[in-house]
Amino acid sequence: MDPNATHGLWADLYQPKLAPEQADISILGIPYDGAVCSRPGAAMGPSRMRFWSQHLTPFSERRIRLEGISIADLGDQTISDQERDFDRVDKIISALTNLPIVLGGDHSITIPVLRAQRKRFSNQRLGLLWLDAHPDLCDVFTGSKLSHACVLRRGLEAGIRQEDVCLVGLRSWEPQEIDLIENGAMHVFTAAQVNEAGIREVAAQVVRSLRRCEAIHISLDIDCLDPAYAPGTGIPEAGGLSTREVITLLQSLQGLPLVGLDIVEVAPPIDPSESTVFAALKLIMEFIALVASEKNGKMKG
Ligand SMILES: [Mn+2]
Repeated sequence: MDPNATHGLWADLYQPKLAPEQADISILGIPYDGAVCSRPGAAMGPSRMRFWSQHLTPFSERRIRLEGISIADLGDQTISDQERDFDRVDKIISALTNLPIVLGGDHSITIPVLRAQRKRFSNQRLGLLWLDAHPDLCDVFTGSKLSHACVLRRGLEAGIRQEDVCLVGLRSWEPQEIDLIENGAMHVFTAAQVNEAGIREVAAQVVRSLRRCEAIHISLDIDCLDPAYAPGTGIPEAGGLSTREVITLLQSLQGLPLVGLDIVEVAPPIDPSESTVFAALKLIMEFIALVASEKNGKMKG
C-alpha cells in the first residue's frame, strides 16, 4: 500500500469488513500474460491498478457520488495452466452474487469470464460490448485456442449470440476473422466509423442493439484507445479511440442492465508514465458510476 495515498483502496469504496456477497461489486485480479505473442507486462496490471486506486476520489467526472457502492476485493487468481486455472476462475465468477470487475492480465483471461457470465445469465439474453482494436475472433492463434486473439470466438462458442455483440474501436484484422466480421451478425463499429460518424451516433446505435438484452457484459481491451492515450499495452494500434470517446460511450449506457466488466491488456512495465493505468482506472470509475446511478435510482424509485 502507498503511504502517500490520498484515499483508501478503490477510492474508499473497498470495505474490508463486509462479506463479499454483501458488496455491490467484486473485484478480481488475474495477473496473467502468458497468452500474448510479444511485449508481456499485463500481468502487472492488477497490482498497479490497485495501487493507484488509492489516489482516486469517490466521484465520477459528472460528480455522481460513488460512496453508496461497496466493493469486495477478492485479490488475485494465479494462472499457471490456462485450461485448469481458467476453469477455476470460471467457477469463482459463476458463484458470485454481485457484479464482477475483472482486472487483466492479457485478454485471454476474459475466456472464463464470458463462460461464467453466460452461465450466470443462462435464462437471459446476454449482450456483450466489446471495446478493442482487435476482434479476437481467431479459432487458433500461434497454436493455441486460448490465445488472446481467440477470446471472442470462444465467447460465441459459449453461447453468446452474434447479434447480441457490439464491437467498437476495431482497426486490425487476421485473415481468419474476416468472414465472421463481414458476413456474420455482430454489430461492428470500427475506430474509423467512430471518427466519421461521431461517438454519440455510434453510442446510440450500440444502445439500440443492446437494449434487447437482459444482461450486458463489457469487455474492455485498453488497446481500443489510441496509443496516444494508452501507450502501455502489448499491441499499440495507431488510429484508435480517445479516452473522451470511450467515457462518452460508457456514460450513454446508463439504464442498461450491466452485469460486469473486464479490463485487460494494461501493461505497466511498458508504460513509463503509467498513464495507461490511470486511463483504465478512469474507465473503471465511470463504469462504477453507472452502477451507482442505477442503485440510487432503484432506491428512490
Ligand atoms: Mn486488443
